[in-house]
Amino acid sequence: MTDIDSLVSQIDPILLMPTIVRRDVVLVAGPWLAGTSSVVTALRERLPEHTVVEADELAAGQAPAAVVFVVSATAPLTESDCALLDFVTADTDAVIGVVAKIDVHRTWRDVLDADRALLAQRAPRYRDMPWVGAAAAPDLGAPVVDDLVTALRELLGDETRDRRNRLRAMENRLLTVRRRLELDVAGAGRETRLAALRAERTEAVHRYRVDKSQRSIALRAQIQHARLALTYFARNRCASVRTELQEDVAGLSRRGLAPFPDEVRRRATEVADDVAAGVARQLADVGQELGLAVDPGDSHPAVEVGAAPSRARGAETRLMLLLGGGFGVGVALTLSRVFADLAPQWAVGGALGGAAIGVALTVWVVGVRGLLHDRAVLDRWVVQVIGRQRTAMEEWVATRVLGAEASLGRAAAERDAADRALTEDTVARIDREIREHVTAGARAVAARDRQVPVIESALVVLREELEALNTSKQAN
Ligand SMILES: Nc1nc2c(ncn2[C@@H]2O[C@H](COP(=O)(O)OP(=O)(O)OP(=O)(O)O)[C@@H](O)[C@H]2O)c(=O)[nH]1
Ligand SMILES: [Mg+2]
Repeated sequence: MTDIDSLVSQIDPILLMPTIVRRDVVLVAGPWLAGTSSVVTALRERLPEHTVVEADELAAGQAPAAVVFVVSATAPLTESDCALLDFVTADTDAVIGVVAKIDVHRTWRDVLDADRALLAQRAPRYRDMPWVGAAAAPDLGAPVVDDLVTALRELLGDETRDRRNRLRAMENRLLTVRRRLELDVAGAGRETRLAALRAERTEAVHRYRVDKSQRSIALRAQIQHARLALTYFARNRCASVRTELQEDVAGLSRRGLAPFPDEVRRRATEVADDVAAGVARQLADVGQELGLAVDPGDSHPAVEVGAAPSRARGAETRLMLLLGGGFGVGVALTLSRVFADLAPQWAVGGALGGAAIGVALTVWVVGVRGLLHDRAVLDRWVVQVIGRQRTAMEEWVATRVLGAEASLGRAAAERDAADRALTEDTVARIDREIREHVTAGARAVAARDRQVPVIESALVVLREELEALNTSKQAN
């Protein structure tokens, strides 16, 4: 086992996969329109004992025994030409440079020198690369490929070629492995991904906190607003119905007195229903706004409208009768006196008429006074009833809003818990991924630190041997 083999055997075999397959062919390659196909044709003719192929005839993973790199004599190599040369000779040390179409380009030697100098600068391995001029398909005359054929024969006959090719292929594998190890350490955007993950983690935690406090502020504000609005609504509704009822009382006829309490009861129930509906609507809106379910609640504001005060009014009636009677007697006397003075012949009739009018007036005055009194009593009663109703409504609204606040608070707490669980899941996933990246990074660093020194030593030994082989070939 040589030094190189023993060094290479220390490298993880997985890393060295895949290996190339060496084919006993000559690969002719070159940039676009350099004259490659013409060189292939000429070589096939001149070297029938060898297989000459173009790049597309070699499968991936196959390497030729020798490479003929054809470039045009028009101008020196460009960067992309050099990259192509690096690529086709990656696993093959035996390479010949050909400046083609020398029949039409008089300055081909300058171009050849320029190409040689350029490549010697690019990599030490190209320093000793043989260069020839050729005209494989000249405009006039026979192909000029003798130098190329000689150089190629010599290259193919060189007994160090196999070993050099193998060493070159090995060098390429080692360089590829080293590049891959370095890339693994850099981790194809690992740092960017880690930064993104850390930002995502911060954002998830921050969003959860902000969302939670915003929701709790929104809940408090909405409930506060609902409490105020509904209290005002109940209060205003009671005030307006009281005013309406008072207006109704003011216009009540005697016949309307009896059914009036029922009307009050009906209106009070109506107000209670309105307030209940308003509360349900407003709380449902709050729930919708907050995205939470509100307990609909099955209570209904109580309506307590007692019996109207009785119309018994003993002392007052007696007083009214007295006053009304006095007024009637006064009118009767006045009238009878007027008749007695102005028309004594009608004095008796006048007195009787006056008495009748007096009685009628008495009845009317007493009646009207009674009605006014009843209205006043009802008016006071309405004020009391609606006042009680208002207090009851306000209490009911307060209780209802309090209940809703509690149920919304519970729903919000449940949602917060669900959100927290989600956030924790997200954070745990992010943490897991961060850990995986960090571990992968550490593993990659460890692998590089373990393998790269071995690779470096193998490369040094390998290059020394290649150098020695090339020197001995030159010497021959
Ligand atoms: N004067 C002259 N013309 C040449 C010579 N070799 C090739 N040509 C011409 O150069 C052109 C390209 O030649 P090819 O051999 O097809 O070159 P290629 O590199 O295979 O071209 P692509 O496969 O198309 O990239 C053709 O028109 C050839 O006639 C040469 O030695 N002398
Ligand atoms: Mg071609």
